[in-house]
Amino acid sequence: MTSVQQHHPRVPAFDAVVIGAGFSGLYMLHRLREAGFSARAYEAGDGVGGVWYWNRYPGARCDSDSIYYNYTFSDELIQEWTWSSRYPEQPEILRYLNFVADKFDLRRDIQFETRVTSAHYDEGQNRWNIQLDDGSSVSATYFISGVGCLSAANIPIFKGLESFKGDWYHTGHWPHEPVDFKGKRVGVIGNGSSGVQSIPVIAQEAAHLTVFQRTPQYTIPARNHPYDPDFIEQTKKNFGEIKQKMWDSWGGIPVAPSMRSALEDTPEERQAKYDAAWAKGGFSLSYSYSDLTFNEAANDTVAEFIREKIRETVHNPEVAQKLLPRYYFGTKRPILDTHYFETYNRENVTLVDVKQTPIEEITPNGLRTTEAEHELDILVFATGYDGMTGPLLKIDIRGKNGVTLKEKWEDGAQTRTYLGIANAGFPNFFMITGPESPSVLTTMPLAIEQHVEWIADCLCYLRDHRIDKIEATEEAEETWSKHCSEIAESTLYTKTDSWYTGANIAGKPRRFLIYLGGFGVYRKICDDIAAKGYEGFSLL
Ligand code: N01
Repeated sequence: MTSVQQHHPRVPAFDAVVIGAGFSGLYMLHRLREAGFSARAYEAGDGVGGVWYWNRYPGARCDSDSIYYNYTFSDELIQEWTWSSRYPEQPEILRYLNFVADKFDLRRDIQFETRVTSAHYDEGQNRWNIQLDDGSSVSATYFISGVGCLSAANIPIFKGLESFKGDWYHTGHWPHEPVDFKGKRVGVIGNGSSGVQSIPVIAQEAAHLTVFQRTPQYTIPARNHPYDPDFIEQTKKNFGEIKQKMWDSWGGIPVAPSMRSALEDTPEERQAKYDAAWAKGGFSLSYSYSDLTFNEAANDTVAEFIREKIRETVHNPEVAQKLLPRYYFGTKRPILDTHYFETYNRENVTLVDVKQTPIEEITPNGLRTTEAEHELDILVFATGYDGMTGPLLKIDIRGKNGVTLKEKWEDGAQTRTYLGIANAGFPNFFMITGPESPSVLTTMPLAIEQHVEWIADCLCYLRDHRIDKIEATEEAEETWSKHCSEIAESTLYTKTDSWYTGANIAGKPRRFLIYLGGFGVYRKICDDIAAKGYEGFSLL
């Protein structure tokens, strides 16, 4: 029995408590158990899957090649699971995560339909006291967040939403039963990845679809296709080699980055390269040259290439004009689509530019802009997320001296972490893919695996060396944060309003919270820090 159980006999005590049962929580739980720690994961949904549990909107699918969008830690798992296509739909990804949960018998240590509402560090006991929304509490030596980067939905405050007589949904909280759009007048607000994936599918079913667009986006054809069985066989056979390339890569995909500037090629050479990438689909266009996210002139070559594709695809020149993006390509998350721009050639689709004619209010019968009232039966919010910090700040997390994470990160302060894993002032608290790690700019499952393995190894080290407490130092945190900002400021990423910079959330401090030095480099930094006895942490 632990000291906590002696003091509070009815409070269950674990070595580690994990929030979430998505890609992060599932693997964390597995590693903790393998290493002999007692662990419990808490999950708000009634099943595993995380974002893939919640994002059931029409057209939801993966935008990384699925052969790389899975766990790599178990060769047995690689051999046993076969993806149907390059970019499978949400139900298949959810099936995969259920398969993993079954294979490793994870469910017995997950409490579903339970939200962690607060986690307070008790300095005297050196334990985390964790409150759950069913009124109960638990305690743990280690508190580990697997809440993900994009799980706090952003539903902008529009006057009159409560008066709307139709049904409305956010893409990230889609019902389990399919929504019937047949014969309905549907409005979609937002055209990021979620909007771009759902708009073509909804348009096929709805009587009429009105898209309310604030910022036109670059999107690239996904060119999804079923996988050739020979390709799958070769991939499985050579996965060890592929995995090594993924681990050494910039973003988790085993492709060698281009070393050539877009400005070194002639316009004809560039056109040929961009055409080939466009035909191939996926993110190959982003990898065409080395300087697309650094150099404005280089960026403009690819931006103009996509604008031309939009002009060619969309028949009505006025509509095409409204769809032309003007920000630096790649500085918002690039989007992959299936017939997105073609959808605007449909008779039942209208595009409304809400920058020109802003939304004034939602009315009982629809939505009114400064120009017109649009009658709607269903309204879809594809309005995104309070990214990176949002999911963590929804929980009342308090470290030493009762300081909240919100106070540390947002209230007059600056978001700072050490490696995106730890925080000064919050001992024994770990974040999987936290702010200032490569996270969302890496294939997520790979970024997650690297963090989970680093954290699990760290906990074993603490146990082996009889260390009770690990905490990032202020100096290490400051150096890391400065390093992250310096890299970001040398790119074009920080010049665009996006969820990357927090600019999509009113009042959120603007910071670019993703490490841009590349996954391979980051992994070596983390390994090096561990090899030096957890340099930058105080161990007590
Ligand atoms: O959200 P977004 P998302 N009035 O923030 C608009 C991942 N993901 O859910 O650009 C009017 O990108 C907003 O307009 P603007 C992926 O990493 C992956 O689509 O801010 N419009 C924008 O158009 C992705 O990047 C997949 O001017 C408003 C849209 O809503 C991330 O999740 C699938 C508004 C929000 O776009 C987020 O994508 C889905 C307002 N008040 C998501 N507020 C995969 O394929 C916001 N908007 C794996």
